Amino acid sequence: AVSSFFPPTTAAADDDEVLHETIVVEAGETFDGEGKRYIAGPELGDGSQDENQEPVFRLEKGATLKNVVLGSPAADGVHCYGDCNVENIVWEDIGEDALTVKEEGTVTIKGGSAQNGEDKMFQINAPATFKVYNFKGDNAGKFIRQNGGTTFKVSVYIEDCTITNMKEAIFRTDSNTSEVTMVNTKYGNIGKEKWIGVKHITEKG
Ligand code: ADA
Ligand code: CA
Ligand code: CA
Ligand code: CA
Repeated sequence: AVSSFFPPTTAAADDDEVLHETIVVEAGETFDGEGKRYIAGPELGDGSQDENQEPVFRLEKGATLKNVVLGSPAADGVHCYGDCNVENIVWEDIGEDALTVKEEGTVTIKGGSAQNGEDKMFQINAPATFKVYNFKGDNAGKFIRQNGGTTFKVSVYIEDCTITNMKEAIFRTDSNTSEVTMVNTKYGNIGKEKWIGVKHITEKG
């Protein structure tokens, strides 16, 4: 969270839910929030840059999370353990980060948006193919960050996205084998470089 005074994207609703524990989406299952807003209770975290926060959602291998609004605070967002599908998730105010790849796999994000992170939006802590389609990311440090100092391979694929106001980069990595392909994507006000440390870059359309 950048500022606790940042207004929510939409008005509070009667069915907004404050979570006192992480929602776990079991392997191969789908959780459909049907547009409902979920907010982290103090047990999960305050959405600051404190690294010891819990996720709002934990997705086991093969899980799908869809149609969820993550309100403020969003603690440590969404954690993915292996292959996951993340569809139409709106982060109104990114917490410590928005989503983390915790175990190897392919994570696919389709639709949705995230805004107002102090540092990372998507944090990649394990070898991954990370695909983002039709997503809008605004106002953070990095759109995607491979965990600092790691040398495993991450393949990033970005298509039909809008990425604005990143203080550092769209993708930053310290790995010589990681790669990015960006297709038909609008971007603006990327503070330093689009790519930091990325050795294999393809941009189209
Ligand atoms: C920082 C921290 C890592 C990890 C990461 C995360 O990069 O140095 O150890 O906690 O954040 O997953 O948020
Ligand atoms: Ca914020
Ligand atoms: Ca972090
Ligand atoms: Ca984190």
